[in-house]
Amino acid sequence: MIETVQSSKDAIALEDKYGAHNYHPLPVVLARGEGVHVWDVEGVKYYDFLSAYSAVNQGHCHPRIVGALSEQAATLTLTSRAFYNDVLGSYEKYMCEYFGFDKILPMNTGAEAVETAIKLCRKWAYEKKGIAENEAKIIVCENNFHGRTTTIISFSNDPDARKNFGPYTDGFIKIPHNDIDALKAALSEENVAGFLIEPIQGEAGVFVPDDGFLAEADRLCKESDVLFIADEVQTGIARTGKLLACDYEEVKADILILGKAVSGGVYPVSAVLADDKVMSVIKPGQHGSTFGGNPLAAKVAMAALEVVRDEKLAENAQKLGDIFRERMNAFIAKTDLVTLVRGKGLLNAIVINDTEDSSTAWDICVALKENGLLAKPTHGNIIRFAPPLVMTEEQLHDCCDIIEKTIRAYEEKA
Ligand code: IF1
Repeated sequence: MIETVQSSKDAIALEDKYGAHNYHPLPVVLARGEGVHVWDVEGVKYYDFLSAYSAVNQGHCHPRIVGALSEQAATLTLTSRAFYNDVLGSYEKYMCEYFGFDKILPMNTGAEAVETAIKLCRKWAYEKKGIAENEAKIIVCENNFHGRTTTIISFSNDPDARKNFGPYTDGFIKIPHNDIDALKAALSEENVAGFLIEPIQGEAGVFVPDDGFLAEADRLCKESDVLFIADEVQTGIARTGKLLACDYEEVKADILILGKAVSGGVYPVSAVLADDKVMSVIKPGQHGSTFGGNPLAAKVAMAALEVVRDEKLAENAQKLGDIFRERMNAFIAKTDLVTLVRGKGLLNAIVINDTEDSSTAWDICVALKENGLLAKPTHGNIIRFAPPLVMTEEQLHDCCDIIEKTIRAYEEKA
């Protein structure tokens, strides 16, 4: 029987009883979204300050993206790659031109795209760089988050993500994030094929590397004939105030990984882009996916990327991000509860003056919800703020008022 949910309480009870408990959501049940707003089952309106982990950069239910979805859904959804379809080729051309690469390999989720990049890098290492079979190593950063497959969690250092999911995949060297000397040392090891990095670490708590780090890292990789692999699943698609976070340092990755907002959060679409010298190592039968490159995904993604360009979302994210951090910094000067704001564009976090194992950030997020704004803690003392990029300046000030009011009330109560 298909149950119709009557209240938030019902919906939560159903998930609790029938769904695996692999998440601990904030107690709010969303039923509708439009632009920067979402509404719960009872009709209460909220500002969305998570954007589905930066997937809904273009705002909820953007009419242009939804229009592309419905039109293509009524025409042709999936053929598999056993046959050609009449949209994929034009999508591939569009993506290559939009991001400046020779080739794209289309997938569905972020983790799949990261897996694709790892496989591509390894194959390149054996067939082009001449590394001996099974010896290739990829450098990764501590506190990374690249997804949840068995290989990806093999190089995570988050105990929740890793523990009791072994045996693990080897072939990864871990170095501290934002540490050029550690990168130099790792690059001098034998059989290094790639360096995989989030240009800004998201899950870790929005850690922005020092200015010049990415450019220097890219230069060192090129010098060592090692592929620079940028995971822009979260930082990409205008989130940080440029189309890609790597654009700040004019770095062109050897392998670019995209997901989330490529589709505006309307449909799972991810992609790996590279030039021919790398992508040409993949031959028929060696990689793929039933849904990857389907015409529905392709049409949705093109509409979503047209929105980013036409509505100048990168410029807006940069402008609003500066205003946000300026306001938070002014507020921090007057409160003891928040110690720091950091981020780029509209990917930001505040650090709460409490321990990592405290519930303070969670409690503040619950209070923010009561005041009409949805955000999620990462760790016990960090709150990530990532609204849709279609926000107006006036709305942003309204949101800053809510954040400041909520934190002041929490402080007075404590
Ligand atoms: C969850 C975080 C965000 C990612 C990067 C690949 C992927 C992600 C840089 C995988 C996914 C998500 C997944 C989500 C939580 C979330 C997240 F808090 F864990 F770090 F966004 F901030 N590369 N990030 O950030 O993409 O397979 O999920 O499509 O609940 O696991 P995916």
